[in-house]
Amino acid sequence: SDVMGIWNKRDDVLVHQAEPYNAESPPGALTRRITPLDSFYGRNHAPIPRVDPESWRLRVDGLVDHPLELSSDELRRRFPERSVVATLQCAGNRRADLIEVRDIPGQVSWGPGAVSTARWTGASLADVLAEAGVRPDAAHIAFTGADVSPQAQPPQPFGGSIPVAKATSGEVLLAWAMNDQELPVAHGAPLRVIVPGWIGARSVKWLRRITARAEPSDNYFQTEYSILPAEADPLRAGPGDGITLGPIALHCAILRPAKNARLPSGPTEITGFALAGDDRTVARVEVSTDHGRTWTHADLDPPDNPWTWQHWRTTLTLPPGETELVARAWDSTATVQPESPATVWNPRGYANNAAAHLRVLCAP
Ligand code: MTE
Ligand code: MO
Repeated sequence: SDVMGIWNKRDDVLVHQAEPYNAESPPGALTRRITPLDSFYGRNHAPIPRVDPESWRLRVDGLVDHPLELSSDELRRRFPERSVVATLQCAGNRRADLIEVRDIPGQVSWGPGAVSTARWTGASLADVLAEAGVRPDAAHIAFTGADVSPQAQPPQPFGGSIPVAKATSGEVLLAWAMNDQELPVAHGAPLRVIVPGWIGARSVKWLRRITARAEPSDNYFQTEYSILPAEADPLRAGPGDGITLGPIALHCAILRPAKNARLPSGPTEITGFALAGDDRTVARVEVSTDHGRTWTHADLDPPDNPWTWQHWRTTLTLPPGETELVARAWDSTATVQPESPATVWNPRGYANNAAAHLRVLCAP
C-alpha cells in the first residue's frame, strides 16, 4: 500500500501502529554497527506531512541578529557538509518492561528495538547559528516540524528544544542524508535535526523552523517527554511537573541469545550493545548468571565516538535448565544502570534504563 511504500521497511520490523507509524527494529538488525534504512525504527506522533521540497524553506528566527530563510540548495551550498555516526534511541524504548511493573495506559508498548544507528550527513547546526548570530540572551534553540499531532493539546506541529551549549557544540546536524542516501521522507526529508546523545524526540523531523529563545520550547512535546512523579496523573500534569528529558540514560541490551532460547549444552556466546548519554562513553559491560552476585567482564568495542552504541560479547558455560542472564553497563563517569525497572517506573513510561534481563534454557 501507499503507507508501506513510504515506510519501505522489511517484513520483520515489529509494527506497533500503522498510523501514526510506530515500528521497532528487529533484533538481528541491532547487531550491526550501522542499521540499514529498511530496518531503522520509526517513531511518529502524527501522519507523515506532505512537504514540497521545492517550495520548502528553513526559517531561523527568534533571538538572532540576522534571521535566515534557506532553501535546500542554499543550505547545501552555503555550509560545509559534515557527517556523524549517531545512535538514535526513543525515550519510550523498553516501556514494555515498565508496563509489567505497573500499567501505563495509552502509550506504545515498546520492546527493546526503538533504537538504531545511522551515518547522518548535513550542515552543522553550529555553522547555521553562527551565520544567524545567536544573541547573548538566547539560552535555548527550539525546533519545529511540519507534522501536526492530534495528541498535542492544543494540536500543533511536533517540536522541542535543546540548550544553546549543545546546539553550538558542533555535533548537532541538520541532516539531509542518512547512510549516504537522500534522507527518506519517513525519516524527516527534506531536513531533520540530529542531536547525538540525546533522546530521539529532540531530533525533530520535517524541520521548518529554528528559533533562539530565552526559555525552553513551549511545544507540547518538550514537556510531554519528561519524568513525572510516580503518583502524578499524566492527564492532569502541568508542563512544570516533570523532569524534562535531554541526554539518553545509560543503556544496555542483550541481543543474543534470543529471549527464551533453548540452547545446546557447552559454551554460549552472549552479545549485545550498550549506549551512554550525551558525550559519555561506555566504560564496562558485565554479565551475571546468578542474579547479580558475581559478574563476568564482557569484551567491549571501543567507542567510535561518544554518540554511537558499543557492541560487546562474552562466552559463558551456562548450567543446565533455566538461567536468567543480566547485563549491565557502566559509563565513563562510573555511573551504573539501576537493577530493576521498578526503580525507574514513571507514569509516562520513559527512560527505562534498568539492566537487561533475559531468560534462556540450556540442555543438560
Ligand atoms: N519529529 C517530528 N516532526 N515528528 C515526530 O513525531 N518523533 C520523534 C523524533 N522526531 C518525531 C520527530 C521521536 S519521539 C523519535 S524517537 C525520533 O524522531 C524517531 O526518529 P525516526 O522515526 O527517524 O526513527
Ligand atoms: Mo522518541
